[in-house]
Amino acid sequence: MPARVPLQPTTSVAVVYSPAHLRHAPAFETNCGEPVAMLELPRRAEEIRRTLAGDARFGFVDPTPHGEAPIDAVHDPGLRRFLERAWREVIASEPHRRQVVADTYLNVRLRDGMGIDVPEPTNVFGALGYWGSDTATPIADGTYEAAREAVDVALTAADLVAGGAGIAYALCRPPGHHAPRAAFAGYCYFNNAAIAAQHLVDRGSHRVTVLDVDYHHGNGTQQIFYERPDVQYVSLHGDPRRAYPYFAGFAEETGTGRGAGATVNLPLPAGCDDESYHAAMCRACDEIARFAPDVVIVSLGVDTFGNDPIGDFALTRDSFRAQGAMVSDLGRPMVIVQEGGYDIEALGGNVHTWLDGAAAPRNKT
Ligand code: Q9C
Ligand code: ZN
Repeated sequence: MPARVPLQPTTSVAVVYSPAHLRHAPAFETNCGEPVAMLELPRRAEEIRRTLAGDARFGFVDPTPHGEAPIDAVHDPGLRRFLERAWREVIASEPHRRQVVADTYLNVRLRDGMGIDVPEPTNVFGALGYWGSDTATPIADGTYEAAREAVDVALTAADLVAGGAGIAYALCRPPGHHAPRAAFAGYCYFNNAAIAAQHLVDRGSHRVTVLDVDYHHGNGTQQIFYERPDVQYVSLHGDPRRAYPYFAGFAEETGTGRGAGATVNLPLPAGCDDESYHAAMCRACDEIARFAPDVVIVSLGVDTFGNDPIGDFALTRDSFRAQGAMVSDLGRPMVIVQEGGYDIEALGGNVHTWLDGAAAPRNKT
């Protein structure tokens, strides 16, 4: 094991934040056909910002623009071009609209035996179902701008760590881990954590781990790195047999080709408590220690909290401190990227507690 990253009591944790996320504010999503108020709200990021701002150890940093290249290194450039034009074209034909979601998706089974390689529809409503994959991820005014800025937030945090910081926190909104190479999904448009991981590889990291502790499996991140031996993906999540994203996150999925063994899925049962989660975290950390990454990116979702409106785990706030401490004890630099967490009242405190656990000095024997 290399020497652990020294974090002194005076350590300040850089928080990369931008108000651009406020522009992304769709009013509702569809949950199994039922319109419901959007859970992924601007207030989420504002609650986290407000809580961290109340602790002098957290210092706020603006993101620096990184342009399109780091996005195109991970995503199909067609996805970015679609997201860039979609809202403009929707209101050009339907000016009264406040948000839009596809009504027809390119389900692979529609084309059984005919090949799925259909051209991208030029009609924007058709293209929504070509690039989109669920009804929880609307596009509205400002969605693209917010999603672009969230990428720069993650990249700026990655740069701080590449430059020698032991820890940096990217207050990303919208989140990213459900977005695979060529689709948007699950409140996510660009995969902030994956783009940061690739950026660190491009900046010279030999091995990068993405540890995903969001309640939901990060199907997008897994897909992007599934064949990669240099980027490990380790996830603890609600078992996809009952939880979104339903079609990925099974324990049997362990990577393919040169990436065989570099994907580790730990699906967990409903009601998962602090003790069972801790046991799974021990396994996750063993796998990470064996991989020996230069840097760990954490996809931090606190929708594992007992009171979260969409998760079904039973974790307490104390368990978030323990999670942060366990990751810190791996002794690698950490880029923490915000993903989910929907109990608005508890969200700021839960994230603060996680980061406090990660940054607090500990005596190791
Ligand atoms: N009936 C993140 O936490 N809808 N995304 C779930 C459950 C999508 C969650 C519906 C949940 C996406 C980043
Ligand atoms: Zn989640």
